[in-house]
Amino acid sequence: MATNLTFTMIKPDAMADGHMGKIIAQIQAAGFHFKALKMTRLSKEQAQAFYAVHAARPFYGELVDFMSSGPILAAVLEKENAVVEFRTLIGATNPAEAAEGTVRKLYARNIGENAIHGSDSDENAGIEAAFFFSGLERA
Ligand code: 3AN
Repeated sequence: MATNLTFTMIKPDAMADGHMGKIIAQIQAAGFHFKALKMTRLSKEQAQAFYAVHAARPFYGELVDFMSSGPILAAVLEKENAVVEFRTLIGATNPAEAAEGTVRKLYARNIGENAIHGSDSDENAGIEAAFFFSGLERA
């Protein structure tokens, strides 16, 4: 059966709020396999680079400050139809609009501090995974 990959980060709000373990368990219960996992902290420059696609958006500065404000947990995940399935698991960008039971509905603080990232395409999943992990670090 064809499987594919997505990339995720548990963001500084969810890490600071103590939700890391519950979110990992929810991801595993939904059938995703961890191919790589790393706790790290982005510098401001690294956060700017990761979110360069959003550089023109009004919230870019806020987003960069937030994403470099504390530790994050980065991971590469494998499942059939991983990108779409994972976006469903995490819910809408704005937790107020996210479906019941989704990670963002359960744990996000607000639209900016929204607990978790999920790649929006196979192409971006590959780019984002390579931003954080070497080939050696991906099982
Ligand atoms: P998603 O993460 O759901 O794909 P994007 O790609 O539109 O959403 O936005 C990337 C990140 O930028 C979001 N996860 C969130 O942290 C932040 N963001 C998006 N929209 C807003 C907004 N209107 N105000 C503040 N931050 C936002």
